[in-house]
Amino acid sequence: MIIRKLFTLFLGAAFCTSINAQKSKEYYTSISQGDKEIQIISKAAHLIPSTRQFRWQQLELTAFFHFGINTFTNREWGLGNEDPALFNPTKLDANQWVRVAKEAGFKQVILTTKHHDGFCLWPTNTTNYSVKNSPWKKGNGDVVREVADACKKQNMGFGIYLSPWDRNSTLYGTDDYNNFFVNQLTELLTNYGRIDEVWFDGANGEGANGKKQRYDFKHWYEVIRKLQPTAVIAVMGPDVRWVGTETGYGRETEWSVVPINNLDQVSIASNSQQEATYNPQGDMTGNELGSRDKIINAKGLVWYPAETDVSIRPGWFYHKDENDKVKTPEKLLDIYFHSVGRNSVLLMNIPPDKEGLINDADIKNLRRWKKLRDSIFNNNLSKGAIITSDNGIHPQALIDQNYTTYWTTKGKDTTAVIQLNFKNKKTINILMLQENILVGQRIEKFRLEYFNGKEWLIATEGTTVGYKRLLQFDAIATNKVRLKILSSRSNPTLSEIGLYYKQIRSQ
Ligand code: FUL
Ligand code: CA
Repeated sequence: MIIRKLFTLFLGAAFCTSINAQKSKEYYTSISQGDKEIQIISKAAHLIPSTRQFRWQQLELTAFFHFGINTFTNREWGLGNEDPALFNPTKLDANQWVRVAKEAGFKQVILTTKHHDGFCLWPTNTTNYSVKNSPWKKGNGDVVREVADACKKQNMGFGIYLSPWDRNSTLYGTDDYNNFFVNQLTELLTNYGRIDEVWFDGANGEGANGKKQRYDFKHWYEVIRKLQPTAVIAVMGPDVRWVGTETGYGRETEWSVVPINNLDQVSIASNSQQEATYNPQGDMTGNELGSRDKIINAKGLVWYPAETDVSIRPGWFYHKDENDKVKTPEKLLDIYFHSVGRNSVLLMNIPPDKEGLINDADIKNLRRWKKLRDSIFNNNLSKGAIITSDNGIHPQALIDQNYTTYWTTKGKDTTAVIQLNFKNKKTINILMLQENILVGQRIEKFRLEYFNGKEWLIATEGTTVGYKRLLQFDAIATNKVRLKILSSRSNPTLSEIGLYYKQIRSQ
């Protein structure tokens, strides 16, 4: 089941002025009334990610673990009145969860520490509705601790999901709930070491007393910035944007710079890093959020990159009758092409089962998916090419497998041609491009052409690139290809070009 977000996403942003080399650069900007289109486009082209956003973007693959009382009741949304006695995983092994994720290539995991039912996976002091009152480890267990420790041990990032909607708490719907929530956040952000991502869902239903809650996001962001300044806040948060679907398929044209319309809300939080947060409203689910026609009418612009969340199964929680509905390795590969390959981070849910283990059905498909990716991406056919570019500098940087070295045009040229010649013919059907987003996201249109011995023909073409763009096309055998940058918001940059061959096309 795909659960649609029942809310209008709102966007926030935060910037940092006091850390690292990005000092003089910005990740949001205002647009003045007198700004002409050319100035607005230039402003968009020069925004860059914050340090925490850049770290997160490079992860490419993050995993979700949906686990809780629902795992034992076979539900997707608990009611909040389920008996804690039901929570009793007999073989819970967080090291297995993290190992499975790591072996599949994930770099970070996010645990549902509390879902909408309100049941806490750690022995919180804020409520009795937690593992403390379950039979698991006689009430002495702490799932958050076990996953956090497994991540530390296996050198994986660790993030938390904490549902603002709480169907159990009697405080829900009153001002006191916001403080209760801050106390829960504080426990999670102070007792478990470094937290790399805090994931807020937007669901805002009724609580136990039939009331709805006004969430005090601003206060929550301040608490997170203060306690875990390196954590990104997603997706009801200022650092990471929900891509707008839960299918695993992101947008074809995906700009990380999007309009922001109420910069007047900026406020400086009182912490050592002088963080600002602001909460502009706006629908973030449209087709093209950051294209020219969208940004020229904006009041401001912000770096706000997309995260694509999807479950490996139909549901977010484990259900035995979905063991034969785990997404196939080919489907997972297709999702990879359309999420990571579309300038987004993929957040894939792998729900542990009732025993407290990742099920064999999921493990099998994850392994085969990793194998498929390796069989393609371990063999970059652009390696060893003779690479030239008339109006460009550093063409060698395109194939040195180092993200921070990059090619760009001489002067202010916004179009360019990069040619790769091979000694022997190569058969290719995948193009990979990476823009250097530490400079900005700029490319608006590109085309890959190949020489068939007589003439140049089109292999594939696309719009945005961003951190990573992957395109598949019908296989061609050639000894010459050229990449044409047809339009860019400023001088284009590219960190890497990859060419690959995949044996069978995914459906
Ligand atoms: C949704 C929730 O309602 C689902 O249960 C799940 O947690 C998903 C990631 O977000 O909005
Ligand atoms: Ca490079």
